[in-house]
Parts: sequence; C-alpha cells; structure tokens
Amino acid sequence: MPVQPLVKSQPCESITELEPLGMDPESIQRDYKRHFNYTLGRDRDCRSAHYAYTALGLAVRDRIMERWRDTRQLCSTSLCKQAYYLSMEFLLGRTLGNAMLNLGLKDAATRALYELGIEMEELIEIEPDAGLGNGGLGRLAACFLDSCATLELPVMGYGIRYEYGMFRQVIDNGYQVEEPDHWLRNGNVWELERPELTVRVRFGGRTEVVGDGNGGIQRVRWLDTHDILAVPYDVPIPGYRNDTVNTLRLWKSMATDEFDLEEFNAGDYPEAVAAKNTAEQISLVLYPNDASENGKELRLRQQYFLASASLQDVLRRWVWTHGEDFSQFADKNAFQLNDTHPAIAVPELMRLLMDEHGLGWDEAWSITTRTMAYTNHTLLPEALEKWPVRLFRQLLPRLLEIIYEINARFLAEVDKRWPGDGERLARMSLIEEGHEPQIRMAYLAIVGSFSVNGVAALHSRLLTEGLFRDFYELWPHKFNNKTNGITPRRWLAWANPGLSALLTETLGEGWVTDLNRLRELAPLAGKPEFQKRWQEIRRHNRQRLIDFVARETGVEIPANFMLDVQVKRIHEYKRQLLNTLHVIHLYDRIKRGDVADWTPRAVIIGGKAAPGYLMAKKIIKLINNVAQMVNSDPDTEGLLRVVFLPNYRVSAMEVICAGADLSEQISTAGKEASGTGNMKFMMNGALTIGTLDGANIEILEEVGEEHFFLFGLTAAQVEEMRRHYDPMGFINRDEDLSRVMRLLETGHFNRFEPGIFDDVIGSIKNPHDPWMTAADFRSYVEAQKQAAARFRDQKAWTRSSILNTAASGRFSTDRTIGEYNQDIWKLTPLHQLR
Ligand code: B1H
Repeated sequence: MPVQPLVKSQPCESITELEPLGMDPESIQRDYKRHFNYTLGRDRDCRSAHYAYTALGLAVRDRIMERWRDTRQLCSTSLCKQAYYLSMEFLLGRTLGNAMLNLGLKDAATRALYELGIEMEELIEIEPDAGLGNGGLGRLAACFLDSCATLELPVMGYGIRYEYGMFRQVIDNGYQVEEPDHWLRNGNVWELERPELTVRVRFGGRTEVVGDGNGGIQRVRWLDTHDILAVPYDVPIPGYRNDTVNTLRLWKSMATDEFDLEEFNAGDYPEAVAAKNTAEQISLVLYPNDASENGKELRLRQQYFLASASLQDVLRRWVWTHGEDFSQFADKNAFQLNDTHPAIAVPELMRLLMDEHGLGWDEAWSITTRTMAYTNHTLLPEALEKWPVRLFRQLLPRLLEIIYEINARFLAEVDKRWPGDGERLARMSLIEEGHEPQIRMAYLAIVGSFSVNGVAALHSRLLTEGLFRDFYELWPHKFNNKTNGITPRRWLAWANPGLSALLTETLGEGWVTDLNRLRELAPLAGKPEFQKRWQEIRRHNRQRLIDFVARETGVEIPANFMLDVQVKRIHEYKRQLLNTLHVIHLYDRIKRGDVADWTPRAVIIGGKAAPGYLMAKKIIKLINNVAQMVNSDPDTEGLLRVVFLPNYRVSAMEVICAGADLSEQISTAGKEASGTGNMKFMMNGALTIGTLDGANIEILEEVGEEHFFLFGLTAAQVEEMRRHYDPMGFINRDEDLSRVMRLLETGHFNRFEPGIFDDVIGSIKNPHDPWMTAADFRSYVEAQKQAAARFRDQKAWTRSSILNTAASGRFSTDRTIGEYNQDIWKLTPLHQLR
C-alpha cells in the first residue's frame, strides 16, 4: 500500500533564487530582530532568554539554508557516490555555538547581540543538549559528521529522533536518580520536518510465495502486517568554513491512519486512538545502556525502524534518478553500520531489492555485500547483540527467512573451505543453537559486509585474534583498523577559545583543518615566554572548571589544586573503583600525617550508570560517600577534595576537557575498545595517567613515555593472570591496599548505612574479578606519585602539557574520516565536483 503523503505533492512553482545573507553584525542583528518580532511574535516586554536564543538560532539557521540546498542539489545532480552512516545514536550536544563557529559567524553574532544588551554566553547556555546517545559510540558519530562535512564528503547520517534522550542524572543521598530528558519541550530550531518524505515500515504478519503471473520467477509477499510511518526530520551539518552542509536525517515514528479506522468502525474510538501509542512508542526513548545490550522487543523494533526507513529512503532516491536499474547501485552507495545496532540493514536491503524491486538473490547479495561495511566498538561479551529467533519470527518473519537463507549459503561456503569441520560450522553459524536459538548480529554484519573494522589498533588486532578469528581466517581482506578521533572544531576551537587564539597566533589559521600542524608547537615547549602564555590560558580554563564544579556541586576547589578528572560512563571495566581506592589511600595518608611533598589535588569523577546496572550505581554511591567524608574532614583542608559531578554530558565536557590537568584513562587492558575522552583531554593539554588499552597506546606512542603516566598489566598479562588471579595476595602483600580495604570493610564511609558496600568490596576480593582492580593498585599508586611530582614542577608539567597538545594531531576525526574514505567509502569530495 502506498504511503499517504502527509503533505500532498501539488506541483507549484517554488522560489529558488535567494539573495545571499550578510555575515556582518548589522545583517545578523536585523534578522535577529525580525525573527524575534515576526517569527516568534515577541516584543520588548518579553524578557525570556529562551526567545532570544531561538531568534538567534533562526538567524544562524537562515545562513545555513542556502548552503544546505546547494549541497543537496550538487549531490543529486552530480550523481556522485554517497555514503550513509547508520547509527542508533548521534550524541550531538548543543548546536548554536558549533554552527556559528563553523560558519564563521561567532564574532559578528556576539557583537550584534552585545549591542542589544544580550550576552552571547547566556544564550549558549539556554540550549538543551541533544542527548541522542549514551557515550563514546554516539559522540563518535557526531564527530564523524562534522569531519565529513568539513572534508566535503557526501555523507548522510541516519538515526532516530528520540523524544526523550539520555536521562538527566540527579544525585540524591549519594544515589543516582534518573529523570526524563524531554529535550524537545521548548521546540528545536535545528531540525526541519519533511513529511513529504514519509515512508512506511512493516511489522508482524506472515509471508506467502506468489508467482509473477507469467509462470516465471516466484516472489515472496509479506502480508497482514502492522505498519507504522517514519517521518524524517533533517538536521543540518555545516562543514568548517566551506560551503558544504550535509544532512543528518532522524526518523520519528507515527501511526498510520488506517489501522485506527478498523477499530473505529468496530465502535472502539478511544481504543483506536490509543493504538497510536504503540506506533509512536518506537521513537519515544533512547535505551540508556552503554556497552551492554538488553534484549527488549522495543529495541529490536527501533533497530528495524531505523534500518528499513533509511534504506527505503535511499532506494527511493535511486529509483527517482535511475529507475529500476540497480546495476550501478553498489558503485554509488555505501552504508557504514555503527556497531551491530543497525545490522538488520543487511537482510532488509536483501528484502527490498528482491521483494520490492524484483532482483534475484545473487544480484541482491552482490549489491548488499558490496555496499555494507561494519564497525565493531566492543569486545565485551555482554555487549554482543543476539536476538531470539522466536522474536524475529513474530516481529519480522520475512527477515528471518532471509537470514536463514544467508546462513545456509554461508555455511556451505565454510564447509567447502573446511570440509567436515562440524565444530567450526557451529561456531560460525549466524544462529546460536540451544534452548532458545539466537541470531548473532555481529556475524550477520560480518557476512553481509565487505569491510569490518575496529576502532583502535589494539582493538582491531584483538578482534582478528579472538572474537572474529574464524571469520578473519576465512576473509582476512575484510578486516581493517580505523583508530577513532574527535573533531577539533568542537573540542579545541570551540571548547578552548583561549588556547585557540594562541594556536592561531602561533601557527596561523590552518591548524583547525590540518591538525598535524600542532606538531610545530613542540619546539616551543621549553621556551619560558611560550610557557608563560600557555600557563596563563590554562589558569583561566582551570578556573572555569573550578567555577563550574562549585555551581554544580557546591564544592570549592582552591586554585592551586591539581584537577584530576575521570569522566565517562560508569562501568566496572573503566575502573572508577580503582580511582576511588586511590582517593581513599590519599585520605589515609593524610590521616597518618604522611603529607611530605604533597601535591594538593581535586579528584573529579562524573558519569552516568545504566539504570539497571546495580554495581555501577553502587560505585556512584561509594564515590559520593567518600567525597562526603573527605571534604568534611578538616585535616584534608588544602590537600584533597573529592567531587562527584552529576549529569555528565557533552556540554559539560566542553568546560571539563579544557580545564583538566590529569586525565584518568585507567580501564583494564584489553577492555576499552578505544576511548575518545582520552583524546579530548590530550588535545587540550592534559597529561594522561593510563593503562595500555584502546587508543591510550597510540596516544603514548605519539607523545612519548616521558609525558604519559603509564601503569598496569598489559592485555596479554590480564589474559594470562585470569587463570590464577589471587586478589587477596595483592591485598595482603600491599600495606597501603590493606589499609584501604580495612577502611572500607570497617564501614568507615557508611557508618549509618551498614553493609551497603559489601558487594563492591566483594568484587575486589573475588578471584574471578575480570577487571583485576587489586592487581593494578600498586602500579597505579606509583604512577599517581609521578604525576604529583611532575605537577609540583610547573615548568616540567607545562612542557609536557604543550607536548601533549602538539602530539594530538593524529586524533582528529579528519584523519579518521580520511582513512574511512580512502579504504572503505571511496567518495569524491564535493569541491572536486563544483
Ligand atoms: C562503545 C558501545 C555500545 N562500545 C551497546 N560499545 C550500546 C554498546 O545501547 N547499546 O546497546 C551502546 C553503546 N559503546 C564505545 O565506543 C567503546 O566502549 C569506546 O571504547 C569507544 O571509544 C566508543 C567509540 O568507538
């Protein structure tokens, strides 16, 4: 059944010629006033900063529109190859500042508002974060889009327009409480609804084989489905100071009109209207799990909704320009799967090509496996997606048939390569047999893709040696590495205006899009004059962070303290617990009077726990209780402060990464696929204390051992030790750790809440503790001592700080995306087509 267009495409003449809008303060001010008065209908009695923010947003958006249209037209008329980044998460954060930066409007707009008595900084703060992601994976997608637009690559993002993004975290009596994030409540100027491009997504029903009527090939029909509509909302993604504006298309789910009618005619009008809820639920809320999957049916619905709507959208555009000839499709399109969450796109593309466009299996499979590429983001077994076959049969029966067929043909290929190797067949099958047979989504993604990549060198190697070893043996050419990055626009140029000004003064403008130019700072690292400028900027940024902490938590941190920061999702493998043990050790030293050569420090920890992850929530409670005890003890005055920073989010990180001194990247080796927070800190001149894990290894290689506080077991040593791990041995042989454990076990931090930390204590002492916290305690404490000593020598610290920024060029997503394009997508930059 064709989709009822919400907006009928009545042909009419549209105005296509636009006067380019001025980028000067006067023009911006004029448009600001126009939007404030006419678009929003406010007047000078309106004192709400919200409308001022919205009016400015609209004035900035006007200046995006013409470039957006031109980019769209160039892409469609040039018939160039395009790539699509399919992701369940885009953690965009705020848009206004970034848009002004990339368009080169920041100074003009600031002046335009200043003349009206409005402070830009206040308006920036009005905007809620678009928290459409959990953590690193979602933020990576957002950074990628910025780099694609900046490199002028024709890449479109596809995601879900969640009504509720990542929950707001409130701390109550030390415990995390989740509050809903209704981020769209006050409207969103950064999206454009496109109801005319609505598509239909089907669920449930049954399949039937039908002939084509000519006695020729048979086709499968999917019948009696419950359909929902996917309405696209487009978000502009402007490149840095170029004329490219790419698109992020986010789908909102809506009920169709017809399924209401059936019940309506049966007399159940309220029930019919209420039925809209189930349809509209699909895009209602982001699942707040980072690095663990939860297996809920609604989540599978979301995944299929994203994959199906996006593929239909691409195929519709293809048919508009090429008709039903798909012979060139694989040369002109590439899909990058952001983890397995959208991996159902593999069988869905097969279904659309065969059932909707009449291709045969072989042609459809050839197209699919030449267009799909898969990025893996984790080795943790609890994050590897599996879906019960039963659920598929119920929800997506046609897709299950296709997956079975893919599997049958795949296993035949395996059997040809390793005849009679039944164990291998069982290991590699897309279906995990057992009491409840499950579909292994990662294997489906690998079989359906021409490229499989990890996100840091170690991670990619571990994938081929462990998790995907069998597949690597079969198809070594598919596997590659793409070390993550971060966009230097948001994470340096925007987040750190002081440092940016110094960089531009020293290196010229070019560094923003050619981050390797930061290397030119290295010769200046020891120069007293340059060090003075660097320290002055860092002092200012540190104070901004200290003020932020005071505003958010009430904790006062003296200006001379070392700011020791760990912000990221709370997870046992990230070892916030190890950090906490070190804090307790420092507190214990203070109480013993062991404070000679002390470096005053504030330990700042922030991050959200998945609502169902009880151990992570208990760790938050422990940090808060330790903070309470330490901060209220007069003996710690001038020596130690501990802070749990609530509601960690993108906009908070913009302040945090610029002000931090020490960056905590202390995961158990082999567990953090890459990390990207590590790169944000480094780029802004923080020093890292870290393990040989994820991208830390590459950070260490770039900056050199002298300027990185390395500690802990290697990934190989962790694996080796698993078999005979003896945490009690580590505790008993280490006087400091014994004392820390005793403080915990005697309830020093939970006097009126007996027993609440027993499970946390138990996890440290458990010989099966996969995170091996006790094993790394000693070397961590020693590395912390080195960091403290370096901080006391401000000249040496500043030199290391400059060298960290200087060595961070490799971690620009411009480099990452350049590699994706060179090795996987092979797109022509738009400037070569203009
Ligand atoms: C990463 C996830 C993730 N890896 C499941 N895996 C999710 C898994 O909602 N879910 O079900 C959500 C997220 N996220 C992170 O990706 C890695 O832990 C980081 O090390 C890495 O830097 C980041 C980007 O590659």
